[in-house]
Amino acid sequence: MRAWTAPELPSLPVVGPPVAIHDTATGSVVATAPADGAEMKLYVCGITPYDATHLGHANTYIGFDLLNRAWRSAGLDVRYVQNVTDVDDPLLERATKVGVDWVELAERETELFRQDMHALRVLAPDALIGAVESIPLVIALIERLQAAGAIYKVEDDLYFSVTADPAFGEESGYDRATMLRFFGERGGDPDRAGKKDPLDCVVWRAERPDEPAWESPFGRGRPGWHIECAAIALEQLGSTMDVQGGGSDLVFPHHEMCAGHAQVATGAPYSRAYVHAGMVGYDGEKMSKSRGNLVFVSALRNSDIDPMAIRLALLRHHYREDWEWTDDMLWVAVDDVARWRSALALGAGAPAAPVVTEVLAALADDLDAPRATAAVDAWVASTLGTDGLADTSDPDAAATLLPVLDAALGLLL
Ligand code: 5CA
Ligand code: ZN
Repeated sequence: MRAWTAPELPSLPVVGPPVAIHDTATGSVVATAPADGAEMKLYVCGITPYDATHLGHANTYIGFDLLNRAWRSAGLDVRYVQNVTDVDDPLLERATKVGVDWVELAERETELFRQDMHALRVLAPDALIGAVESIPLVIALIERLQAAGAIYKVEDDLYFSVTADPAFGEESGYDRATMLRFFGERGGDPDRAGKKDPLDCVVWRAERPDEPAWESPFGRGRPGWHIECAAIALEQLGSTMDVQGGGSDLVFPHHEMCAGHAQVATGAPYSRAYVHAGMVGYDGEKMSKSRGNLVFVSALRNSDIDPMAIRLALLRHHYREDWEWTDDMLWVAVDDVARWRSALALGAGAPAAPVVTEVLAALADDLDAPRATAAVDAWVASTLGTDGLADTSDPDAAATLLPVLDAALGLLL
């Protein structure tokens, strides 16, 4: 499917440092570098399009946008792939509940998501790929897994045997009790009779009444969730990617299962690092479609909030942090954007070169946007003289800073 229109990336006056990022599998911040001189390969799990785009989604995609930008600042090429889960249980349930055709609902919400991402200046993926258009890839991957002896039937549904992957469990590092709990809470079926292991997940769900279904060598049905991402990632990025990303609610089972499917099929590690963004809450709970406690980017945009203020409000939190959105955060960001703009409008200002160095260093160090934005705050305060005498000793300060704020932080001011 079509991605969104990418904003222009201004070129930087300097090359940023190499990027280090927190990897869930090792629990540590690891260096990233292109394997054999190739481009960096990034896959970020996309939306299930039935209620887009809430601030939790926006926070996750802006987090990975910082990674994409940090790599580009460091002079690297990036291949970025994202999926759209345009057929799955929660989408079908919502469509039935509100009496809309599921295809229409998915198309409408995907389009809204594109517009929100564009407004927030999130760099577009090179490929935005739907589950429905990937069904032939899913079927081919299931056949590879069958050949490897990793697939069995429960009634007419096909299941993946997690024991087929010797590395199963290494992505999340969870013990079995934790795996079983999350599997049950996040779309799995640990209690279904006839499974070899309660953790085995469905890869092909046989046709049910009133559900969409496609022809396959295994009978009519539709793909399971995890196999969708594994099939798209393998097709688009090859056996091993650099970063598999998503929100922390995808650590298990989703990313563990994706890795399992792919590793059994290829024999190679699925990803060099697994990176997870924190959960944004609102009114005391994780912001989620099922709980209905959502703040939508489009609603804020419709009330004339500057998307750059939304972006800055999110950048004030480290991407790995779990935090609660409050309306206050938005008003603070609106004021900050206005103050930053008035300082930048002066042209001259406090010395900009050290700010550029600090912003790029902060972002290369596990995407520390709060540290990067604090450096800009300090420059704005010195330039406006809020902390004493105004420093306008650098005649080109704004011209130096503006492209860096745009390229590295995605803030067009
Ligand atoms: N389609 C699947 C991934 S293949 C999915 O999880 N879709 S989603 O619409 O539920 O979420 C889209 C992305 O936003 C995922 O990376 C998810 O981890 C992230 N996300 C969902 N809710 C929140 C939240 N409250 N805070 C931060 N990120 C969130
Ligand atoms: Zn996914």
